[in-house]
Amino acid sequence: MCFKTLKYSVTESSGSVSITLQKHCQEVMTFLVKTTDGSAKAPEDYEEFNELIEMPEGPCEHVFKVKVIDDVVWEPDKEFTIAIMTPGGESQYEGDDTQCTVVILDEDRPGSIGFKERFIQVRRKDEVQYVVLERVDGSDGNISCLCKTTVANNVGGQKQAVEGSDFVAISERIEFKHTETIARVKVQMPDCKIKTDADGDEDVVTFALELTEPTEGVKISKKNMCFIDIQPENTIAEKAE
Ligand SMILES: [Ca+2]
Ligand SMILES: [Ca+2]
Repeated sequence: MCFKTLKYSVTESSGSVSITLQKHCQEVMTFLVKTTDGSAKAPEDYEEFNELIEMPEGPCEHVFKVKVIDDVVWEPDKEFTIAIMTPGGESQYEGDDTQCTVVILDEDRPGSIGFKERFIQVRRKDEVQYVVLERVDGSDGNISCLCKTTVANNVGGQKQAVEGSDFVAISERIEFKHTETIARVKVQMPDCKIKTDADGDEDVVTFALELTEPTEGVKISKKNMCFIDIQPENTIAEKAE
């Protein structure tokens, strides 16, 4: 006996893979067919198969199915093997074609995370601002990334906001549950102290939020930074009112 094909590929969502055994000899034969974990593990990735199979007289084929498990988690493609063993499972039958490999192809798309807007203007007196994160190109599985405040990469010309007074530093993991595409980050600007330059004008100060450390399989989009300008207490528009 042997496997008709030595390598099978199956997508995770197919539910099962059909394996074909061939027998070339005349006599009736009984043997054990058994799966063995590789990078794919039973029962998380597939259902263990461990059955005695009897093939009737004469050359013939036998088809059986091994179930594969569908989940929503991104993972690398994984594989396991199936072997034709002696009925008691003591040893594998001789030959290159008495073992086959099944590759389970992952098709989950966790997507990529970025800020909805790369530049935001807030008013100091608002004290709290919610910044929106978007998940695009897929929403499979529970995922997260780290969101933290930074003043290191401010856009030119703007004064840096001061951590602790102009804004509260954060470094927190933002989670998206399976199918969720929107998340919000809370930013606090506790200090209402007005900053003035030599002209007596109030300055705009800037800080940024940055996304890093996505969970496995997730990408951070090009919108990985959000620059936040803290506008003076009284903007020109407001003065005109
Ligand atoms: Ca899946
Ligand atoms: Ca998966």
